[in-house]
Amino acid sequence: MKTVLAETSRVPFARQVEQIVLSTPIVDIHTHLYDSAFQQLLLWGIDDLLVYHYLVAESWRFLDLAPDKFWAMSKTAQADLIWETLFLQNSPVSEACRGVLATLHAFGLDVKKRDLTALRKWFAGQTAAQHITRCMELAGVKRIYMTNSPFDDLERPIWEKGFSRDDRFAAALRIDPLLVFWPETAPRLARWGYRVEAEVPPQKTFDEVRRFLSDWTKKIKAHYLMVSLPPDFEFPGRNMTTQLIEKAVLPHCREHSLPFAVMLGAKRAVNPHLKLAGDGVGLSNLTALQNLCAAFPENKFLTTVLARENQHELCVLARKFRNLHIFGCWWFTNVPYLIDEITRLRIELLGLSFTPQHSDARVLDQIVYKWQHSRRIIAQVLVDKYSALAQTGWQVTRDEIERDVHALFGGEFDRFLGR
Ligand code: RAT
Ligand code: ZN
Repeated sequence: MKTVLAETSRVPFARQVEQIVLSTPIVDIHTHLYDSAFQQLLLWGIDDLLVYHYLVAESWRFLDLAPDKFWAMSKTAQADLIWETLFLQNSPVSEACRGVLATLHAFGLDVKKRDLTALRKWFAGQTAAQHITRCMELAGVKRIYMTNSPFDDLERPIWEKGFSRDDRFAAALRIDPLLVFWPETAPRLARWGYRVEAEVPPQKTFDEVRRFLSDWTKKIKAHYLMVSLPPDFEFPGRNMTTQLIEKAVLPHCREHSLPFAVMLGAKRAVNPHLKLAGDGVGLSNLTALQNLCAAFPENKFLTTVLARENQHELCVLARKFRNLHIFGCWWFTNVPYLIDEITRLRIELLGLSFTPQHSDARVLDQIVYKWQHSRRIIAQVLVDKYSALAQTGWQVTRDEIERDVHALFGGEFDRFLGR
């Protein structure tokens, strides 16, 4: 990939495009961040940056340590080990390592000193509230979508108790345990007062699941529902996942006019010793998504796929179904090489009717680097596309560039949601 500067000299308006892309406020439509009311659930600071599961997976390749030993270590000791392994004993050239340094640099910290103690000292002087504002300003993010799970024992009580909402944080209802682990989840729903026991007739069970979804949608003011499904997901089908989707989730989404976000292709626990870092990727059968979009035109689907090899078919599907909005370069595809490729592919097939990126940040500070890196690539792709138009004599105005970038950074998503 060529650098932005080399490219910007090619067309007169390149700098203007770059300036607009770098400064337009963003709606980050999928993260694992939380409103500060969730206290320790909101991760931030140098140690959380270093123990990010992307870095755990990378350090694992160099370490000679039993998994149990690593997981028994304190967070600080794990962070020390990852710093030593990935930053000092090797050059930190991977995207996740570079991201830590880019973030520290954006905070004005001197990374060349390689002084982890000094970095920890700086973070110890910050408060969560200040840091949220600093990171959002530096990243240019105006709204953050959380991933909210009623099945999380730390998160659920905070919603149940209630708190005053920070309107920069919007909620999305995550329902993986319901759809993927029904046998374990049904008894929990029953304990919470929903009649889903084995002896209850199936239709009543689906109605009770709808009542559960409705209660939580209202409680958290969810803007969409969300699940991540494995590569072997099929639709239609007779298993409980497909039945719950068809008879509870989709009717609920129709009733409340909410999209259903379907993230496809994560192979969970490929190496269970690595915990969160142990998931992999597999090719999905997008016929399942095609069948959903075709059979339920009144439902809206938000989709991202993890496999590079699924990206082209996903774009073609989005050309066929306007109830499908595609988003983000997810997880293993959130690397510059693939963001560039996937963004070009989407623009060439869909114009501007998609959301090119979400951060998936698990640590607040990460929005700084993830958006900085993605913005630069998106700017470059737009410069190339506008220059190709210029060769036909078509000229885009500043207002039009602003309109287009606004669409990519949340405008199209909001339109799809009907907000
Ligand atoms: O990108 C990630 O951090 C993954 O671990 C997952 O959280 C994934 O984004 C998901 O939402 O399932
Ligand atoms: Zn995620």
